[in-house]
Amino acid sequence: MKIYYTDKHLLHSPAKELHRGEMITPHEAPHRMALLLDGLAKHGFTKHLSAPRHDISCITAVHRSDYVAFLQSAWTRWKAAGYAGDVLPMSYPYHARRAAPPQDIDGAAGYYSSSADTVVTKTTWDALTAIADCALSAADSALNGSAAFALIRPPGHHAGAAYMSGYCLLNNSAIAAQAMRDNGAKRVAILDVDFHHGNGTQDIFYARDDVFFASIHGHPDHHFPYFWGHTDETGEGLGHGFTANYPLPPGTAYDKWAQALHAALARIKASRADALIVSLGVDTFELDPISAFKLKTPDYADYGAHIAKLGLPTAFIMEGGYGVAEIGDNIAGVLKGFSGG
Ligand code: Q9C
Ligand code: ZN
Repeated sequence: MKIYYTDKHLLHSPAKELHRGEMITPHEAPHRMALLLDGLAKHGFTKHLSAPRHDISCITAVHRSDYVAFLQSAWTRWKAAGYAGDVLPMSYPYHARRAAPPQDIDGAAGYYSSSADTVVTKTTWDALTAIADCALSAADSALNGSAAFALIRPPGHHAGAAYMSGYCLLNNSAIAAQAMRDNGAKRVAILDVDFHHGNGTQDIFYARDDVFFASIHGHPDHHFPYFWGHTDETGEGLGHGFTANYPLPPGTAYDKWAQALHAALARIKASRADALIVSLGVDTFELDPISAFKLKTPDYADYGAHIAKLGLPTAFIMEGGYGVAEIGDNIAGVLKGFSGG
């Protein structure tokens, strides 16, 4: 298992998170990576590869160029407007009320967002390109015959073509999946095992038949992103039948979760994908502070082994998993289980 890492994730360090009516210390912040690095080291995962710079076209292949321009300029524009803190949107368009963003950066930030938990800091863009390179190198490695893990933060699966959301700004898994397509995979499958529904990834590929998307997650009646992830969301147009959602109730433990996994893996097999992206969030863990499933540490190795049975070139892309001492044990479990112990 090759592991791609960069310490440039430190360049995205939100000052605060707006959470349930309070400004709190962010759940998604550099301390997550510190915990994860420590935990992985205990399991012998100490070797990290650095990723070469990939072309910006790998990013604009799934993200709208006006959104990329927004991410690059948002902090400077926010400061030029005299606003304090990080770029934290709070005014949202009522669905697609206008085709273009307003001139004011506060309004523009809302236009390019779908939840007030995600900010742009002065150096966020530099973090995002460096971690996207890790995801892209993991995809390259998988296609070249070596399974790989992108050990990155911030996560990506809530980011759509033109919006940030749920701590995510660029959709690393979508960028990696698209790169696999562009580098010879005819069909790619994305398996999203993060506790939260991967709405951004679903959205990006919703009308396509070359990227199959399956997500197992907390039911949107109870959990973020609230408006996506129902079973009746199955794709549209050409993409009809290429999205599969497995929403599960709060309190779900591994037996029921694994049933959903087996159903998702059967669908992936049937999709005849020739490469796989795993959106690997471990916020399914029983002690995760913002989630509600009951997976235990040994379950991660078990499901890693099941994923391996697909026999596909595979890139794991880090998504969520928050503030628990076991985050490294759980990621190590998936990687070891996948690699055969
Ligand atoms: N009251 C990932 O795990 N929380 N993102 C919003 C609204 C957002 C989690 C709560 C949680 C996003 C990648
Ligand atoms: Zn999550």
